[in-house]
Amino acid sequence: MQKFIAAAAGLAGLLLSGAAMAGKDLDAIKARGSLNCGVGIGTAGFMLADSQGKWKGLSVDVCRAVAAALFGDAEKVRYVPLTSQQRFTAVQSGEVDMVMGNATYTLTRDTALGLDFTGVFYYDGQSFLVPKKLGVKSAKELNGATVCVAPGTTTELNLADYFRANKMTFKPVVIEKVDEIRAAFFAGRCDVYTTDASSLAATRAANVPPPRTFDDFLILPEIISKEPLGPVVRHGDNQFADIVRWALFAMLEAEEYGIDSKNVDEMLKSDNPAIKRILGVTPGMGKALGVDEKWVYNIVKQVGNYGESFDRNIGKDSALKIDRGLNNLWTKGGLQYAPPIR
Ligand SMILES: N[C@@H](CCC(=O)N[C@@H](CS)C(=O)NCC(=O)O)C(=O)O
Repeated sequence: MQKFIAAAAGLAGLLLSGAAMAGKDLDAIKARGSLNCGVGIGTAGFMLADSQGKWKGLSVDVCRAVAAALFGDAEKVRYVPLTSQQRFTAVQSGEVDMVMGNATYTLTRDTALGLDFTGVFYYDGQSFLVPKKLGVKSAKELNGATVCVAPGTTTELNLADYFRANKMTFKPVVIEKVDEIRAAFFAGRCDVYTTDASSLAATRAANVPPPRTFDDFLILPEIISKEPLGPVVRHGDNQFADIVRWALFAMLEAEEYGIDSKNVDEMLKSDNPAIKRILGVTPGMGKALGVDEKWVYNIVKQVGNYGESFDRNIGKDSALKIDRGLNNLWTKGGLQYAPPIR
């Protein structure tokens, strides 16, 4: 009997500490009053600090959306630049609360690394950037090439698989910091730079050292992998993970319902029941998520919907001019599909 009581008390203790653990990260973030968001070193359109040190980009906007949901203020974020090699350790150790650093959602990262991916903010794929004067039109012509690549990435593994599958060899030039990879590539230390196509588009649009220009370089047509890029949190605090997950969904749901940063105040008067729920005019969603009922209003007002962020940072209104493609809403032939806010 005594044994049984002790076991039951032990179990209750475990359950209790489990419950307390579940909110540990969120409690710490709330107590701190700001979100520590890991980003890359600097990639135009996705995550780049301007001359005033203000971080901007599509990835940055997801950090801002989470802060808007948590604090009603998209500015309450401290950005921590991390290399591909550092980013997962930084989230594991608690140095950052989440990572928005072009991290591909894979099984091993989602499980063995003790992390959780909360969605896909950008459907990407790996490609190759070459100088036009290399005279290569297809990745199949890269046999024997020297290839610049970052360590600790899916890129490294895909590269080896692709060359092996096509019976080609390559010489890797492995460099950790993205600005140093770009410098090495532009200095001719490698023939090819391989990473996610989005990052190559950013490099080509923003980093070519003069006198050479955008037109002196080419992104080869082959996309050799799936790179679904997602927000990353530590495994173990489900409520914080939910907030990160739904902050991105809210940006997508707002776009789907035509709610944007310019019309969101008008939309508060809408009698569409879905819009009323999304914007918290009909309360309940905020309470369920553990945030203010105006969480989506704050995201859309301060950050914009997904399409606005895409167009402004990497799409038609940016230097990158990336096509919506797979990142269009499902209603427009793309893959971006948010579960309903209800
Ligand atoms: N999506 C790939 C590659 C991601 C990656 O972080 N690549 C680096 C090196 S090319 C990068 O783009 N960094 C951008 C930055 O630091 O601004 C992965 O998750 O492994």
